Amino acid sequence: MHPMLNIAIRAARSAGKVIMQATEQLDKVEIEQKGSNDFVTSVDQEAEQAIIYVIKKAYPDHGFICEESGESGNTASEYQWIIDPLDGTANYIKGIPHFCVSIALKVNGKTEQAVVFDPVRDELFTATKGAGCQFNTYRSRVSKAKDLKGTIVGTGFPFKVKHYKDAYLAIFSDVFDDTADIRRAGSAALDLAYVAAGRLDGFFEIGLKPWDTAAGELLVKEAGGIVTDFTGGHGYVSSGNIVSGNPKVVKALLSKIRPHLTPALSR
Ligand code: 2AM
Ligand code: CA
Repeated sequence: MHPMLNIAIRAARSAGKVIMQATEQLDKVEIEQKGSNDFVTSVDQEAEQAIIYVIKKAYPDHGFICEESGESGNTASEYQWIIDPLDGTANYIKGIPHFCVSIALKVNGKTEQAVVFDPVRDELFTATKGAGCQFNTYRSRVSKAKDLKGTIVGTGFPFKVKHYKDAYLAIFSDVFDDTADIRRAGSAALDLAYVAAGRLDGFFEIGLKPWDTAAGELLVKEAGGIVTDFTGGHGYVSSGNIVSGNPKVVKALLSKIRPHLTPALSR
């Protein structure tokens, strides 16, 4: 295993411990609103510090881009860690056991290592660029679906950007027509890990942040899938508008999305 992946796993497990210990006294967790329908807890912050601590000890010269604390460390380094300490915070606050830790390492702007860890089920999804994707100790592959027939597709509602509601619901309706069903589980990083593991045949969501998708993107790619924006391009890196799955499923999803594209969704 690549030594940097090993450190990422250690950091993710350390955050998982912080998160799970706090669930025993969820009523004591401090919750703050950071934006419209957007919450952060003391646990997000503690878990993020646990991750940074483990990585910094091994790699004191690396930089960090984190959901809660922003940029820190050596921001000029070619090594940048992209961290979401608790993806699915809304689930966590409500006691819904579906959330994860997401850690990615970018080297000169390209993601080389990825970890998504579900501390509830003790499920670990990892990837190293060029070396495939692992789910626990097994090789992980995306689903073999040839089109949307019989598929389960994951999504997220644009709850922080509700002006997308009409366009989103039109897309949802057309996708729903051809799939077996749709899931909305509340953790985008875990959704992408599930695509990499073939549990979900595809996934689409509007307005995600880099830390929601950095690790999941490499997992999907190393599992034989692709990630695009709503036009099939690479704009998702800045827009956070994401479509994912095996190439055939993504093509089918894009054809459902195309009639409903607005300028804001076409990037
Ligand atoms: P969070 O739990 O860290 O806030 C839910 O749909 C998933 O999408 C979660 O992973 C949530 O991350 C993430 N998310 C972040 N920004 C979002 C946005 N603007 N719209 C929808 N989902 C968003
Ligand atoms: Ca997140």
